[in-house]
Amino acid sequence: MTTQKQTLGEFIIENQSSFRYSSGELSRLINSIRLAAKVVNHEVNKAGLVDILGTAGDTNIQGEDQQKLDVYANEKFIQTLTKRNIVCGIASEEEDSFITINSQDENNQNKYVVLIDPLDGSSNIDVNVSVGTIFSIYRRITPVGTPVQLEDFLQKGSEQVAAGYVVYGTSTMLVYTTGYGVNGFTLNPAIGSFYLSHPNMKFPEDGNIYSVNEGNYLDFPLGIKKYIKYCQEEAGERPYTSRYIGSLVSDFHRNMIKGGIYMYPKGSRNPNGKLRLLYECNPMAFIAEQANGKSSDGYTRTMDVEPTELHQRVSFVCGSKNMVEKVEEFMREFGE
Ligand code: P6P
Repeated sequence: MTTQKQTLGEFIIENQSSFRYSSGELSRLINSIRLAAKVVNHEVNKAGLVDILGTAGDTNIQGEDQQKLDVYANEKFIQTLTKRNIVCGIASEEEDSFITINSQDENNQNKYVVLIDPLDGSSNIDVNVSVGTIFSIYRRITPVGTPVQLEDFLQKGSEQVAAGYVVYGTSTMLVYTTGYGVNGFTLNPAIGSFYLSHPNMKFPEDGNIYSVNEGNYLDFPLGIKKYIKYCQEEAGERPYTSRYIGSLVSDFHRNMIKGGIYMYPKGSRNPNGKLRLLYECNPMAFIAEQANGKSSDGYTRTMDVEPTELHQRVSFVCGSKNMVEKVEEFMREFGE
Protein backbone atom coordinates (compact mmCIF):
# COMPACT_ATOMS: atom_id res chain seq x y z
CA MET A 1 0.00 0.00 0.00
CA THR A 2 1.52 3.41 -0.94
CA THR A 3 1.99 5.64 2.08
CA GLN A 4 0.03 8.89 1.92
CA LYS A 5 2.43 11.81 1.34
CA GLN A 6 2.36 14.55 3.93
CA THR A 7 0.31 17.62 2.97
CA LEU A 8 1.74 21.14 3.20
CA GLY A 9 -0.62 21.84 6.09
CA GLU A 10 0.60 18.80 8.03
CA PHE A 11 4.23 19.71 7.26
CA ILE A 12 3.76 23.26 8.58
CA ILE A 13 2.16 21.99 11.80
CA GLU A 14 4.86 19.35 12.28
CA ASN A 15 7.66 21.91 11.74
CA GLN A 16 6.00 24.82 13.50
CA SER A 17 8.25 24.56 16.52
CA SER A 18 11.41 24.76 14.40
CA PHE A 19 10.47 28.15 12.89
CA ARG A 20 12.44 30.96 14.45
CA TYR A 21 10.03 33.23 16.37
CA SER A 22 7.59 30.29 16.28
CA SER A 23 4.53 32.36 17.07
CA GLY A 24 2.40 30.61 14.45
CA GLU A 25 2.18 33.81 12.39
CA LEU A 26 4.82 32.61 9.92
CA SER A 27 2.90 29.37 9.51
CA ARG A 28 -0.29 31.32 8.83
CA LEU A 29 1.65 33.46 6.37
CA ILE A 30 2.88 30.42 4.44
CA ASN A 31 -0.69 29.08 4.51
CA SER A 32 -2.02 32.30 2.99
CA ILE A 33 0.54 32.05 0.20
CA ARG A 34 -0.59 28.47 -0.36
CA LEU A 35 -4.19 29.65 -0.82
CA ALA A 36 -3.24 32.47 -3.21
CA ALA A 37 -1.06 30.06 -5.21
CA LYS A 38 -4.03 27.74 -5.73
CA VAL A 39 -6.24 30.61 -6.89
CA VAL A 40 -3.62 31.94 -9.32
CA ASN A 41 -2.85 28.42 -10.53
CA HIS A 42 -6.50 28.00 -11.48
CA GLU A 43 -6.39 31.11 -13.67
CA VAL A 44 -2.95 30.37 -15.15
CA ASN A 45 -4.10 26.90 -16.14
CA LYS A 46 -7.12 28.17 -18.01
CA ALA A 47 -5.47 31.32 -19.37
CA GLY A 48 -5.72 29.99 -22.90
CA LEU A 49 -9.46 29.53 -22.60
CA VAL A 50 -10.66 32.86 -21.36
CA ASP A 51 -9.97 36.40 -22.32
CA ILE A 52 -7.29 36.86 -19.70
CA LEU A 53 -4.34 36.81 -22.08
CA GLY A 54 -2.70 39.82 -23.51
CA THR A 55 -1.85 43.05 -21.79
CA ALA A 56 -3.92 44.87 -19.21
CA GLY A 57 -3.25 48.12 -21.01
CA ASP A 58 -0.94 49.40 -18.25
CA THR A 59 2.78 49.21 -17.70
CA ASN A 60 4.45 48.62 -14.33
CA ILE A 61 7.28 50.66 -12.77
CA GLN A 62 9.66 48.51 -14.79
CA GLY A 63 8.10 49.93 -17.95
CA GLU A 64 7.02 46.41 -18.88
CA ASP A 65 3.59 45.73 -20.35
CA GLN A 66 1.47 44.36 -17.52
CA GLN A 67 -0.07 41.11 -18.66
CA LYS A 68 -3.62 40.64 -17.35
CA LEU A 69 -2.46 37.60 -15.36
CA ASP A 70 0.26 39.74 -13.77
CA VAL A 71 -2.41 42.11 -12.54
CA TYR A 72 -4.68 39.25 -11.45
CA ALA A 73 -1.89 37.44 -9.56
CA ASN A 74 -0.79 40.67 -7.90
CA GLU A 75 -4.35 41.38 -6.71
CA LYS A 76 -4.87 37.84 -5.41
CA PHE A 77 -1.66 37.69 -3.38
CA ILE A 78 -2.23 41.16 -1.92
CA GLN A 79 -5.89 40.37 -1.10
CA THR A 80 -5.03 37.05 0.56
CA LEU A 81 -2.15 38.45 2.60
CA THR A 82 -4.21 41.45 3.66
CA LYS A 83 -7.35 39.49 4.61
CA ARG A 84 -5.38 37.08 6.77
CA ASN A 85 -4.17 40.10 8.75
CA ILE A 86 -0.67 38.73 9.20
CA VAL A 87 1.62 41.25 7.51
CA CYS A 88 2.15 44.95 8.11
CA GLY A 89 3.39 45.69 4.59
CA ILE A 90 3.73 44.29 1.07
CA ALA A 91 6.06 45.25 -1.79
CA SER A 92 5.40 43.92 -5.28
CA GLU A 93 7.03 44.13 -8.70
CA GLU A 94 3.64 45.37 -9.91
CA GLU A 95 3.37 48.19 -7.36
CA ASP A 96 5.40 51.41 -7.64
CA SER A 97 5.69 51.71 -3.85
CA PHE A 98 5.12 49.42 -0.86
CA ILE A 99 1.60 48.89 0.51
CA THR A 100 0.92 49.60 4.20
CA ILE A 101 -1.51 47.16 5.83
CA ASN A 102 -3.86 48.12 8.70
CA SER A 103 -1.68 51.00 9.85
CA GLN A 104 -4.73 52.73 11.37
CA ASP A 105 -5.17 49.82 13.78
CA GLU A 106 -2.87 50.60 16.72
CA ASN A 107 -3.52 47.02 17.83
CA ASN A 108 -1.89 45.83 14.62
CA GLN A 109 0.79 43.55 16.03
CA ASN A 110 1.73 42.15 12.62
CA LYS A 111 5.49 41.85 12.41
CA TYR A 112 6.19 40.50 8.91
CA VAL A 113 6.62 42.15 5.54
CA VAL A 114 6.36 40.28 2.23
CA LEU A 115 8.07 41.18 -1.05
CA ILE A 116 6.69 39.44 -4.11
CA ASP A 117 7.02 39.00 -7.85
CA PRO A 118 3.45 37.81 -8.38
CA LEU A 119 3.96 36.36 -11.84
CA ASP A 120 7.57 36.10 -12.98
CA GLY A 121 8.23 35.24 -16.61
CA SER A 122 4.88 36.74 -17.59
CA SER A 123 6.08 37.37 -21.15
CA ASN A 124 5.77 33.58 -21.53
CA ILE A 125 2.07 33.52 -20.67
CA ASP A 126 0.77 33.95 -24.21
CA VAL A 127 3.00 31.15 -25.50
CA ASN A 128 2.02 28.66 -22.83
CA VAL A 129 5.42 28.42 -21.15
CA SER A 130 5.80 27.98 -17.39
CA VAL A 131 5.63 31.06 -15.17
CA GLY A 132 6.10 31.49 -11.44
CA THR A 133 5.53 33.48 -8.26
CA ILE A 134 8.48 34.44 -6.05
CA PHE A 135 8.16 35.65 -2.43
CA SER A 136 10.47 36.85 0.30
CA ILE A 137 9.54 37.35 3.97
CA TYR A 138 11.22 39.52 6.62
CA ARG A 139 10.43 40.59 10.16
CA ARG A 140 9.85 44.34 10.30
CA ILE A 141 12.62 46.39 11.95
CA THR A 142 10.51 49.45 12.84
CA PRO A 143 8.31 49.34 15.99
CA VAL A 144 5.32 46.97 15.85
CA GLY A 145 2.02 48.89 15.84
CA THR A 146 3.44 51.81 13.78
CA PRO A 147 3.03 52.22 9.99
CA VAL A 148 5.57 50.15 8.08
CA GLN A 149 8.51 52.07 6.61
CA LEU A 150 10.70 51.64 3.51
CA GLU A 151 13.55 50.44 5.74
CA ASP A 152 11.45 47.41 6.69
CA PHE A 153 11.76 46.33 3.04
CA LEU A 154 15.34 47.43 2.33
CA GLN A 155 16.90 44.65 4.40
CA LYS A 156 19.79 42.47 3.23
CA GLY A 157 18.80 39.05 1.90
CA SER A 158 20.63 37.46 4.84
CA GLU A 159 17.84 38.81 7.09
CA GLN A 160 15.06 36.85 5.34
CA VAL A 161 13.04 34.55 7.61
CA ALA A 162 11.44 32.67 4.71
CA ALA A 163 11.43 32.62 0.91
CA GLY A 164 9.91 30.51 -1.81
CA TYR A 165 8.44 30.20 -5.26
CA VAL A 166 5.47 28.67 -6.99
CA VAL A 167 6.17 27.19 -10.43
CA TYR A 168 3.05 26.89 -12.63
CA GLY A 169 4.45 24.21 -14.91
CA THR A 170 3.41 20.77 -16.09
CA SER A 171 2.51 20.46 -12.44
CA THR A 172 2.21 23.27 -9.93
CA MET A 173 4.76 23.24 -7.12
CA LEU A 174 5.38 25.35 -4.04
CA VAL A 175 9.05 25.29 -2.97
CA TYR A 176 10.14 27.20 0.12
CA THR A 177 12.57 27.52 2.99
CA THR A 178 12.34 28.98 6.49
CA GLY A 179 16.08 28.59 7.00
CA TYR A 180 15.91 24.87 7.75
CA GLY A 181 16.42 23.39 4.28
CA VAL A 182 14.27 23.47 1.16
CA ASN A 183 11.10 21.42 0.61
CA GLY A 184 8.94 21.08 -2.50
CA PHE A 185 5.19 20.46 -2.52
CA THR A 186 3.21 19.41 -5.59
CA LEU A 187 -0.43 20.41 -6.02
CA ASN A 188 -2.97 17.68 -6.60
CA PRO A 189 -5.46 19.80 -8.57
CA ALA A 190 -8.19 17.22 -8.16
CA ILE A 191 -8.42 17.92 -4.44
CA GLY A 192 -6.56 21.23 -4.18
CA SER A 193 -3.93 20.01 -1.72
CA PHE A 194 -0.15 20.40 -1.91
CA TYR A 195 1.78 17.21 -1.05
CA LEU A 196 5.42 16.92 0.05
CA SER A 197 6.90 15.52 -3.17
CA HIS A 198 10.51 16.84 -2.93
CA PRO A 199 11.74 16.73 0.68
CA ASN A 200 15.10 18.30 1.55
CA MET A 201 15.96 19.56 -1.98
CA LYS A 202 19.66 20.04 -2.72
CA PHE A 203 21.60 21.56 -5.62
CA PRO A 204 24.13 19.03 -6.96
CA GLU A 205 27.55 20.61 -6.23
CA ASP A 206 28.31 20.47 -9.93
CA GLY A 207 26.27 20.35 -13.11
CA ASN A 208 26.46 20.72 -16.86
CA ILE A 209 23.49 22.99 -17.59
CA TYR A 210 24.04 26.71 -18.08
CA SER A 211 21.07 29.06 -18.41
CA VAL A 212 21.71 32.49 -19.94
CA ASN A 213 20.24 34.58 -22.76
CA GLU A 214 23.11 34.19 -25.21
CA GLY A 215 21.47 36.77 -27.44
CA ASN A 216 23.05 39.30 -25.09
CA TYR A 217 26.52 37.71 -25.43
CA LEU A 218 28.21 40.77 -26.96
CA ASP A 219 26.86 42.78 -24.02
CA PHE A 220 28.31 40.56 -21.29
CA PRO A 221 31.28 41.29 -19.07
CA LEU A 222 34.45 39.56 -20.35
CA GLY A 223 34.44 37.16 -17.37
CA ILE A 224 30.98 35.88 -18.35
CA LYS A 225 31.99 35.54 -22.02
CA LYS A 226 35.03 33.51 -20.91
CA TYR A 227 32.84 31.26 -18.73
CA ILE A 228 30.37 30.59 -21.57
CA LYS A 229 33.28 29.66 -23.87
CA TYR A 230 34.66 27.44 -21.06
CA CYS A 231 31.31 25.60 -20.98
CA GLN A 232 31.32 25.22 -24.76
CA GLU A 233 35.01 24.42 -25.31
CA GLU A 234 35.53 22.14 -22.32
CA ALA A 235 32.71 20.06 -23.72
CA GLY A 236 35.25 17.36 -24.49
CA GLU A 237 35.59 16.68 -20.79
CA ARG A 238 32.12 17.56 -19.55
CA PRO A 239 29.55 18.10 -22.30
CA TYR A 240 27.63 21.17 -21.16
CA THR A 241 24.17 21.95 -22.41
CA SER A 242 22.46 25.33 -22.74
CA ARG A 243 18.92 25.45 -21.37
CA TYR A 244 17.12 28.81 -21.12
CA ILE A 245 13.34 28.93 -20.71
CA GLY A 246 13.14 32.68 -20.13
CA SER A 247 11.38 32.07 -16.84
CA LEU A 248 13.70 32.34 -13.83
CA VAL A 249 11.60 30.09 -11.62
CA SER A 250 11.55 27.29 -14.21
CA ASP A 251 15.26 27.51 -15.06
CA PHE A 252 16.18 27.67 -11.36
CA HIS A 253 13.91 24.72 -10.48
CA ARG A 254 15.34 22.48 -13.22
CA ASN A 255 18.90 23.46 -12.32
CA MET A 256 18.30 22.68 -8.62
CA ILE A 257 17.06 19.20 -9.49
CA LYS A 258 19.61 18.38 -12.23
CA GLY A 259 22.55 20.63 -11.39
CA GLY A 260 23.20 23.84 -13.28
CA ILE A 261 23.73 27.58 -13.22
CA TYR A 262 21.50 30.53 -14.11
CA MET A 263 23.12 33.82 -15.13
CA TYR A 264 21.63 37.22 -15.83
CA PRO A 265 24.69 39.51 -15.92
CA LYS A 266 24.65 43.24 -16.43
CA GLY A 267 25.30 44.75 -19.86
CA SER A 268 24.84 48.03 -21.72
CA ARG A 269 21.10 47.41 -22.05
CA ASN A 270 20.83 46.44 -18.38
CA PRO A 271 23.71 48.36 -16.74
CA ASN A 272 22.79 46.94 -13.29
CA GLY A 273 21.44 43.62 -14.55
CA LYS A 274 17.75 42.90 -15.22
CA LEU A 275 16.58 40.93 -12.22
CA ARG A 276 15.36 42.70 -9.10
CA LEU A 277 17.34 42.17 -5.90
CA LEU A 278 14.53 42.22 -3.32
CA TYR A 279 11.81 40.01 -4.80
CA GLU A 280 13.67 37.87 -7.34
CA CYS A 281 17.37 37.47 -6.52
CA ASN A 282 17.32 37.44 -2.70
CA PRO A 283 14.55 34.84 -2.31
CA MET A 284 16.11 32.58 -4.96
CA ALA A 285 19.53 33.09 -3.34
CA PHE A 286 18.14 32.10 0.09
CA ILE A 287 16.66 28.92 -1.41
CA ALA A 288 19.88 28.20 -3.34
CA GLU A 289 22.08 28.51 -0.23
CA GLN A 290 19.68 26.45 1.85
CA ALA A 291 20.01 23.78 -0.87
CA ASN A 292 23.86 23.88 -0.75
CA GLY A 293 23.98 26.06 -3.85
CA LYS A 294 25.46 29.53 -4.21
CA SER A 295 24.41 32.97 -5.46
CA SER A 296 26.34 36.16 -6.22
CA ASP A 297 26.67 39.02 -8.69
CA GLY A 298 29.94 37.46 -9.86
CA TYR A 299 31.82 39.05 -6.95
CA THR A 300 29.58 39.68 -3.91
CA ARG A 301 27.21 37.17 -2.28
CA THR A 302 23.69 38.17 -3.35
CA MET A 303 22.36 38.11 0.22
CA ASP A 304 25.12 40.48 1.38
CA VAL A 305 24.18 43.26 -1.06
CA GLU A 306 22.97 46.30 0.89
CA PRO A 307 19.62 47.35 -0.73
CA THR A 308 19.21 51.03 -1.61
CA GLU A 309 15.85 51.03 -3.42
CA LEU A 310 12.76 48.84 -3.71
CA HIS A 311 13.10 47.90 -7.38
CA GLN A 312 16.86 47.88 -7.70
CA ARG A 313 18.43 45.45 -10.12
CA VAL A 314 21.59 43.37 -9.73
CA SER A 315 23.71 40.97 -11.77
CA PHE A 316 22.69 37.45 -10.83
CA VAL A 317 24.66 34.19 -10.97
CA CYS A 318 22.99 31.35 -9.06
CA GLY A 319 23.04 27.58 -8.88
CA SER A 320 25.42 24.67 -8.28
CA LYS A 321 28.19 25.76 -5.94
CA ASN A 322 31.18 24.70 -8.07
CA MET A 323 29.70 26.32 -11.19
CA VAL A 324 29.08 29.66 -9.45
CA GLU A 325 32.62 29.55 -8.03
CA LYS A 326 33.98 28.95 -11.56
CA VAL A 327 32.16 32.06 -12.81
CA GLU A 328 33.56 34.06 -9.88
CA GLU A 329 37.05 32.80 -10.79
CA PHE A 330 36.61 34.10 -14.37
CA MET A 331 35.16 37.37 -13.11
CA ARG A 332 38.14 37.88 -10.77
CA GLU A 333 40.56 37.11 -13.61
CA PHE A 334 38.87 38.90 -16.53
CA GLY A 335 36.33 41.15 -14.82
CA GLU A 336 34.20 43.48 -16.88
P1 P6P B 1 15.25 37.95 -21.11
C1 P6P B 1 11.23 37.28 -16.81
O1 P6P B 1 10.88 38.56 -17.28
C2 P6P B 1 12.58 37.39 -16.13
O2 P6P B 1 12.50 38.28 -15.07
C3 P6P B 1 13.07 36.03 -15.68
O3 P6P B 1 12.03 35.22 -15.24
C4 P6P B 1 13.73 35.47 -16.91
O4 P6P B 1 14.76 34.53 -16.62
C5 P6P B 1 14.32 36.73 -17.56
O5 P6P B 1 13.55 37.84 -17.10
C6 P6P B 1 14.24 36.66 -19.06
O6 P6P B 1 14.81 37.86 -19.56
O7 P6P B 1 15.88 39.31 -21.24
O8 P6P B 1 16.26 36.84 -21.35
O9 P6P B 1 13.99 37.75 -21.92
